[in-house]
Amino acid sequence: VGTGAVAAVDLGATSGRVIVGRVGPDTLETTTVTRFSNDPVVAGDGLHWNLVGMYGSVLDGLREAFRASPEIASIGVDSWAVDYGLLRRGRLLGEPFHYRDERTARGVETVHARLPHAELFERNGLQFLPFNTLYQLAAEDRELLEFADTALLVPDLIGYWLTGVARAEVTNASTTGLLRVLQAAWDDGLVSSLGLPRGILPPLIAPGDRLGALRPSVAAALGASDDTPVTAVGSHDTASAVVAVPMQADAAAYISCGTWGLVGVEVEHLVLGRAALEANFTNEGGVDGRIRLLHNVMGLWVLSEAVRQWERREGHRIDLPTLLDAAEEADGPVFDVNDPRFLAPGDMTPRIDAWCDEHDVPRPRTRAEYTRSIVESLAQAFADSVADAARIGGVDVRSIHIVGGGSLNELLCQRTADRSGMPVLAGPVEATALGNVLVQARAAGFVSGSLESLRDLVARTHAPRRYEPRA
Ligand code: LRH
Repeated sequence: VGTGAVAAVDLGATSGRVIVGRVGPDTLETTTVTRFSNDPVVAGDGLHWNLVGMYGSVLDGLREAFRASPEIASIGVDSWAVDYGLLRRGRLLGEPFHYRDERTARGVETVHARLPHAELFERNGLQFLPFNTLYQLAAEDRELLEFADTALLVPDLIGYWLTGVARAEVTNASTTGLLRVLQAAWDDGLVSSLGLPRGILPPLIAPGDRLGALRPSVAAALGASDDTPVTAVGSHDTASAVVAVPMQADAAAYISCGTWGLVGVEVEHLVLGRAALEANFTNEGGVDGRIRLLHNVMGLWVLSEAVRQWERREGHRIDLPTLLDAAEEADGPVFDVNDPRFLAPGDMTPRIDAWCDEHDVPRPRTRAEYTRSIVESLAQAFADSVADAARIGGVDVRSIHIVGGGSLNELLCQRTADRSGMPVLAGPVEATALGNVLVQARAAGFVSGSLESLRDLVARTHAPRRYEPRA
């Protein structure tokens, strides 16, 4: 056990980054080498990710990382969940669809005509979200699906491009809806009853396993040594984030808050009963076989999409801190942020107005009021889901950890504390990258031990900021 360096590739729905992490028994430091925007494009048949472009940015970032830190011992990749690319003989058959593309509605109809959500939940343990991979595959062009020989989730696709090895990392595979949760194996029966080709699903791999060495051409292009491995991490970004929550899992809830607010608890066993089904909770696979019992709350998406529309109308950028300061002085009604009308890209304010009209709630009037309204509604949804998670998971939750970009939003953290009546511990902001780094560092032998000791290292090096609930 000594100090060493690893590189983390972390792709989010709005931006990606390459980070170098330095880890030892008392050390956990990160340096962001590059950050690039992720700009989905409506092209032809729908909303797509520009994944090839993003891979180019990943390579640029890694090259930079190896130039600055030639000792990097491993690379790990995580991203948002559920989306995939189809390949045939190694060639990508078109840019992957964005999960916010509206085609998924078709897939939901097809799948639920065969298997209602309650039956799916018994097998895959997942919250109903219209974009879970199984619905996307059911909406896929049949001929294309038959023509493909492999489907790879986004981080697995990047890993494949880097190494030539096609695998499905299990935490992210758990978000597809096609894993038999009790066995953490592909559910062959489900796959065939949905008429999906089983052959396109690659073998599973677990966080900490070695995916493979860099392809020689990639190693040469990066200035890395030939035997540099890509190590599987919690490749679902939320799984990596939960690794780096400096919490005591038997007494705390977490909120991984970025585009989404993933609100839940970590448990040792699956929770598949009625209460979880009715609260629409999910059992996602965590690192070290833990279960992330959580609920997807709409997240900062609603605010960032509202701001994007205002910026478009005005033709200039809006400063978020200034807007949040104004919101602090304003009032704003609580609406249901989880209403599906807020899922698709586009103008949020008319949707908020419509929700308020339908529920006899006065509409917000100014941008400051809309902003306040979104923050209050998120804080309320967070508090509600924390209470659900505690009840359903049987965890005596006494504090709430907020990690990710949302941990920098002081109004949101304070109002979550106020509305839940519990202290909020905010940070680290880069929890996802830290979780990615830690799992690699443990595999490389720079640190050892359970998730508890990894979290203890996070707590010692990244002390969270505390918000007390106010009356
Ligand atoms: C967050 C996230 C979330 C998924 C969604 C598609 O980035 O991975 O956990 O539900 O994206």
